[in-house]
Amino acid sequence: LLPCICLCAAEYYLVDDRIGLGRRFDGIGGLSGGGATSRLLINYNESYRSQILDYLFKPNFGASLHILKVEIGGDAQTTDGTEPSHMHNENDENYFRGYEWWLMKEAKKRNPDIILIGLPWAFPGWVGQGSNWPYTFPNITANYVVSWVIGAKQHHGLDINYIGIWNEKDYNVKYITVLRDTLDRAGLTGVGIIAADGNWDISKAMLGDSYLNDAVEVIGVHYPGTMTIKEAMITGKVLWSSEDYSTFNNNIGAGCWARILNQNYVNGRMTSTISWNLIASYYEDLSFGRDGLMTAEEPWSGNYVVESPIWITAHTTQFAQPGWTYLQTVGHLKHGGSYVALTDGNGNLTIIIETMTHDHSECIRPSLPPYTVSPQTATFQLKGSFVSVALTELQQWYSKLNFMNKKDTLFQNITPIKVSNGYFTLQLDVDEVYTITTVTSGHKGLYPDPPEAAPFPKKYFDDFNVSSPPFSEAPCFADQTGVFEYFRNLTDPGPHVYTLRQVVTQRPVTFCLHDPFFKIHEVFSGNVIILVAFICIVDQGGESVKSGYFAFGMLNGYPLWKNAVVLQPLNGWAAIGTNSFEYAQFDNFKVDAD
Ligand code: 147
Ligand code: CA
Repeated sequence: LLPCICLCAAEYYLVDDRIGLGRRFDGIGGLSGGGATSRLLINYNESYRSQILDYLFKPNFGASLHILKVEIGGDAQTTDGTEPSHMHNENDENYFRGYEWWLMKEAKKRNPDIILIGLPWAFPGWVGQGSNWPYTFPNITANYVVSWVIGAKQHHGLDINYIGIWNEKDYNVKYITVLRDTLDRAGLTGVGIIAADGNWDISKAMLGDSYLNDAVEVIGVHYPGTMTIKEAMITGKVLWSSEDYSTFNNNIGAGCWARILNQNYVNGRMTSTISWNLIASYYEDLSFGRDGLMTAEEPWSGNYVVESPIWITAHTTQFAQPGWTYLQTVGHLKHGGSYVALTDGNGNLTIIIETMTHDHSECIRPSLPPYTVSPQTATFQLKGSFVSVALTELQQWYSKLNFMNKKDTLFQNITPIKVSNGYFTLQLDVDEVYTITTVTSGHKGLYPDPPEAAPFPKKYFDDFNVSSPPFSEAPCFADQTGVFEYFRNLTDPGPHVYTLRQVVTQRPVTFCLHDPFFKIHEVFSGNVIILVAFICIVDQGGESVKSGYFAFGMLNGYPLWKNAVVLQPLNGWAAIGTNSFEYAQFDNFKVDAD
């Protein structure tokens, strides 16, 4: 009986390539946009800004992402703000607006192999030609999107790898085939179409429509809860979770991310997972605050936080690259959790194991059915091309997420694990991630701590007098609807040569019907509205800014209101805006709170 005791306690898992391999691994990504989620990042001073970008994109440093997906700005509010379109109107073309071009270039600088994806959430009104619908004139919409792809190359040297249809909205078969055709005629045969960035339904349509099936290269689904459907499998197409996560970036968020990175393949055969969002770089009080892999929401202080999801990402991204292949021997662990194994086909092997418990890994959506995880012993047996007498140890990277005031272990390079005759054994506890790998280039990047967090400055002033601004938007202004751009009055020699101008003159094609301002409290003056969320622009936690209970507003030196008694809210935003979609210029914006 005795010799059996230790053997019986352990469960065995095969890692074997003799039965053939699984699907191609296509990479892990982050999403900037949908919308304006990277807005504040650009206003960070160097070198904090470069440090943040290194944590996101630099290979063998941090998240080391394989994919960057961006919003193709549509001049409309798409969650945390508006991103500007490259064509505000039919005769307008400008490939230097916003910050996605800059972000893509910064990502490419660090990782020239990074895969780029563009997807519209909304379209400027003219694309619908008055119909408020992007599919009424499929050629116009396709040309608009293909212009963005061509502009990326022409003005920024960026090769876009994939293009999507319309985020979380109806797809249209005619439009998808026209888009494919328009790309091909522009010589962009290498740009793949992802569809439909919503649910799995398009896979059913693809089975019945060979034109549609041919046009779609990747079936991209959102928040699949790690599951796929039969029809998607039958298409034989590449399946991605093209938007996922969207969970507050504490340890539960990290647990969510660890679980879905493995199980989107184990359960759903999805070969890429993309986080909404890449980086929480928008005011935290906006929608879905801090639902990013890391946080950078204080350009005025320089404070940023490398949150635990960054290190969870590294467990996969630093040890398997797009083009590697999953083994068929992947699955669930006997006592909860999962494992995947990947190979480069040249002898390299990476195994990622996660043991996330239910309550410590719930994502924002969909709801997670109950299950249990308990500590367990797992013995892995390498077979096929991975058995070699020469292989005596494997690199070991370890994380443990703690939930009771204990310190986390995040992406730690621990002593290599001994392999004998192809066997190795792990004592697994709950809420852990292990990467066991032949790859030796893993590295935990580190910069000195950034400055302390600080509230938004109480005194803020901008005269917008910048002759060649690095970005089209003024610092710390986060467009909520409409697009506000630096503007130069060429014919006006007066005091207002340089201003900030609202430029969207037609309601965009979108389901969110907002006028160009963020409604808090409003005061009308002609057609221009000065919004002052009494007292300060934004309070970033900690000390809240109060200035007694009186507020006043001025326009052109004339009082608009004064001594307004304000009991609530004690903090919020200050804002400017217009009464409808019309041009309006603003100058000398000042907030003075004491
Ligand atoms: C997604 C959007 O695509 C993102 O831009 C962002 O708004 C994100 C925030 O979580 O949400 O849209 C979804 C909205 C609702 C559901 C799924 C995705 N849902 O209810 O299943
Ligand atoms: Ca000015």
